Amino acid sequence: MLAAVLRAYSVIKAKLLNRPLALCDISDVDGIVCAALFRMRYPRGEVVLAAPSDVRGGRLLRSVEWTFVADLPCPGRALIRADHHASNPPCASREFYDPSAPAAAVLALRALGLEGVRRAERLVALAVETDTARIASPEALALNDAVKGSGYRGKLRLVELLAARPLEEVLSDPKVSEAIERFKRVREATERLAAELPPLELFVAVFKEDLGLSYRHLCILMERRGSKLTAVVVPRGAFTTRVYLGSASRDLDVSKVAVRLGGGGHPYAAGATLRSLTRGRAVERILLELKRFLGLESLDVVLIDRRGFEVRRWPAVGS
Ligand SMILES: [Mn+2]
Repeated sequence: MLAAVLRAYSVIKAKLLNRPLALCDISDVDGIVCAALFRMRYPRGEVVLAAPSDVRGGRLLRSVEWTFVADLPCPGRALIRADHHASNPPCASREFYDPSAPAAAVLALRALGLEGVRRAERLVALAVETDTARIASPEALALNDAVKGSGYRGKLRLVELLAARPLEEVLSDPKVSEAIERFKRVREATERLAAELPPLELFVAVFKEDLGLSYRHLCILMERRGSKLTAVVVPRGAFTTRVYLGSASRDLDVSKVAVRLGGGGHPYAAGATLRSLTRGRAVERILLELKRFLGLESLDVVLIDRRGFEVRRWPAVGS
């Protein structure tokens, strides 16, 4: 709710003051780096951060003209767009669109004419590390944790800092360090749970309640433990259900499942947000699409709540 107000404020401010306006993905380092590159190029520019589902459903976001859109589906009118999601069709006057690019930031660097700018290129390298789930450097891990541990305002502040200051200074900023610590605790709790769960070849998990974990990280961890496909279903608010999809196999393009559920993403990492009157209906739809995609009669589903987990066959035998 607060984020929606802050978004509207930024849009109105940019329009009144006639400033360049950018819309970038809120959910990860790639989107935040794209936003920071925009601010390097346009120091007076306004940044709006949003998730793909906000763009698909947001009337405000669809009603304005954007100078720059990054790592997101088309909101309607855009001058420049940098994106690498095969599930997002091109739309802007100037598209920097390449589904084979490892991160949208690689394309944003070109789109904004920042090639050769050292500080910009360094941020892009971190976006590539995080977006391909191959985090190797401590800086990439710290920036990832800083993004995931920050709320809307914290993320805007991070964009600001990344655009203006050297990375070392940004990562040692007291508020940024706090965000890093906050997400580190979430990441560690997720790692403890992942170590207990059965590494099924097709890992399908349904959370009965949101345990405040990093569900994308859970997908990655289960894939590291041997799962070929991961699907993690989590309740979000009263009528909303989120599914995170991951694939460790070239033959399983999970973005196909995500698109059928009204979402999108990459062949190896995708997701969708479903709205429905009852939670059961959303979960059923997700499991049905997965079953169809895999060509199976039934699925083994790991049901998880704060007390523990159990594995159940779906649909239940005999039903
Ligand atoms: Mn990306």
